[in-house]
Amino acid sequence: MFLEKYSIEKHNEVSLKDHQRRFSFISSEVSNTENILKKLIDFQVAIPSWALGTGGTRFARFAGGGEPRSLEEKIEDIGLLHALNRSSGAISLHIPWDIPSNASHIKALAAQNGLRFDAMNSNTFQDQPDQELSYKFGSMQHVNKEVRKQAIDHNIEVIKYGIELGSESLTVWLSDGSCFPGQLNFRKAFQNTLESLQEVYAALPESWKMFVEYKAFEPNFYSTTVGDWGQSLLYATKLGPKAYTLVDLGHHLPNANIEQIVALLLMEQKLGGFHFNDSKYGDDDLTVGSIKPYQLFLIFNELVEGMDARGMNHATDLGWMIDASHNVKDPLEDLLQSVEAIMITYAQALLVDRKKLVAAQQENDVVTAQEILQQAFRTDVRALVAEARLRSGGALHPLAVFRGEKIREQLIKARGAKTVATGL
Ligand code: RM4
Ligand code: MN
Ligand code: MN
Repeated sequence: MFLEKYSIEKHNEVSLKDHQRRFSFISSEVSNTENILKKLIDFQVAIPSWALGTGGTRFARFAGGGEPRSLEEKIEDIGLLHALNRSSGAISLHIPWDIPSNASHIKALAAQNGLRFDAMNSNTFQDQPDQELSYKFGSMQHVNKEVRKQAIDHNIEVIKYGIELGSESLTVWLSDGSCFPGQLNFRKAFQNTLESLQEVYAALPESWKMFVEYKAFEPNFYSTTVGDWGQSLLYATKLGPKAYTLVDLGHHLPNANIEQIVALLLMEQKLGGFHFNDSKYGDDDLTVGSIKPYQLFLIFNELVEGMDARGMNHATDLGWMIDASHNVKDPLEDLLQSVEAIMITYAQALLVDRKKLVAAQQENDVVTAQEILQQAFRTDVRALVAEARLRSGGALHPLAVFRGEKIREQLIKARGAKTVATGL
């Protein structure tokens, strides 16, 4: 046990007075506090199993100490996060990085930690040691039918693992594309990919969703076969009602208007899930909200507006996941920061005065519209988010407890200083 419940209570007691002062101030400022708190308590963000170790770059990987050595230890790490913030109650697995060899044991362990299994992720962007055919020139788009079949079979196998764990969605991110003009025929690549995805789609259980993730570049640098939201939407539409687009914040060309993309996908009922992270240049996978917090707010603003317009349940109707990985931070501390940023931004989006905004838009009152959004964005909602955590048994200050209880030191002691988690 790396963290006892009473340690959280002990820390909370120390900062309770300060918290109450801040909370009563924000409660007096905001009209529907209880409603917002309930939404915050319900909102859960899935932690990716590949973000628990220190990420590398193509130059080097500087592994941190105490990294999880197995899926069991990864679940243990996410359990720690969830105990601290009560908002990380799900895990997203990448196969074959995290194969659950004993599904019922893994499922039980996750349940003990209060976790459920969110989207399963397949991997046809790397060759595995025992793999027969190579993905060097793509997987589902490949000119060779045998390679495509191998990629299809892998995805179907991932679905099977997911069924055993109680997951209900599959995320397909393909690195397929080309690095040089003339390397492939765009139309044939699309057709092959569509046919391959159709076979995977046919293997989805009734209740499942398929998320088609797009990415503009990397590892292919000339064309990507699922390169943007238009292409993803095209696949998802052709596939059928169980297929949706997944938006990863780092997968756009510079300055793309992601909030507008989100609004239109929601309008079409084709937004399925989200990968949160932040970036300055490309798919940097930095901590959520660390670079462009206002953009994140504008995205959440569209999410809340669009989901409410369709009567959707904020907590359960979309797949909320983090997709980040770090070279210089403790991955658990980083994930605490990311979840906190998501909760803060979600709370701010809930504060937007929708009625006034609609009226301002109707009047073409541009100044008032901007004021309404910025009023919400500039409100310090940290005490609201902390109160939601407190009410659900979490820590007022998760990071402070993590450090105060020397959790990383304990993990290093238990697992060793030189452990390397599976992942990129
Ligand atoms: C990709 C993409 C996928 C993730 C891999 C590891 O850039 O974001 O979602 O599974 O990285
Ligand atoms: Mn992603
Ligand atoms: Mn990515």
